[in-house]
Amino acid sequence: MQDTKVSPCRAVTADEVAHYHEYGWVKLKKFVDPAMLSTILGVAKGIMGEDGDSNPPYGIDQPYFNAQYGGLYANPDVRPIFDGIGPAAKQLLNRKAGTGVRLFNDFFGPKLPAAKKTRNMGNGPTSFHQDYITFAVDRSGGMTFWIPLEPYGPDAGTMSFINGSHRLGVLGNYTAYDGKDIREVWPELNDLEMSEPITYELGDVTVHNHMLVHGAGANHMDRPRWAYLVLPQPADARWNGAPPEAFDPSAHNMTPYGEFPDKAFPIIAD
Ligand SMILES: O=C(O)CCC(=O)C(=O)O
Repeated sequence: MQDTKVSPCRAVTADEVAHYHEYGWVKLKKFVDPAMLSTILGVAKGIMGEDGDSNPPYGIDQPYFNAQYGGLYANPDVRPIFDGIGPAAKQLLNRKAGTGVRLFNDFFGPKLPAAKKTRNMGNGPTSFHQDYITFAVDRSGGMTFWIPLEPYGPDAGTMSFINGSHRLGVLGNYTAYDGKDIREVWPELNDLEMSEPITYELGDVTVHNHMLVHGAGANHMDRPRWAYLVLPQPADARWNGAPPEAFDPSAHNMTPYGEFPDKAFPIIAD
């Protein structure tokens, strides 16, 4: 019988792959079917409440957003999105060896309204930072699919990207700047252009390389800025042995420079 399943994601184009490599990020317009976004938003509100702030603390307390683990690969209604994100991530990774990608993490990141007193942290701006060093992996190539669950513009606290900063090397952990802005610690970032804060129509997503410096303003709306973040890594990435923020190596019997187990970190494009 013919497979009539319609993917909730479109394929990425060669121009989008080229933009990602040149700038370190890309906006994929109308990448996800809005019906899938509304399913994910329903799941998010079921866990975190309408206010995006009714969940117990997740353990990563910072002003950027109220982080909450997703685990949506196990949700049959959401699972098809990973069949779209996997091949798209593989194309964006674009390794000559044809390396695939594995799902490293997925979580909700509602940025809470700046003007409200919130229960959890997550109602401030996102200071400019690189992601790479926080993930304790032994190689670069990881990326984040940043999926807004509603249309948002700059007043919601959407991200800006420092174009081309993914080529500057590893710039340290955001907690290690002694309270300074990364652009003060690394003034070479000021020689690069910064993108405008992104405006997203429903279905648009951005993908940024974990080596790219990015940040966002506060959420000036009176409601949460709902985002769902999916993080693919190259399939051959290994834990580098450093204390990771995003996973618990002891829960998976992992050893430094050992592989990520497929069961907990599934291959989403091979
Ligand atoms: O959602 C945000 O404001 C920031 C997201 C972010 O820093 C990231 O995806 O690495």
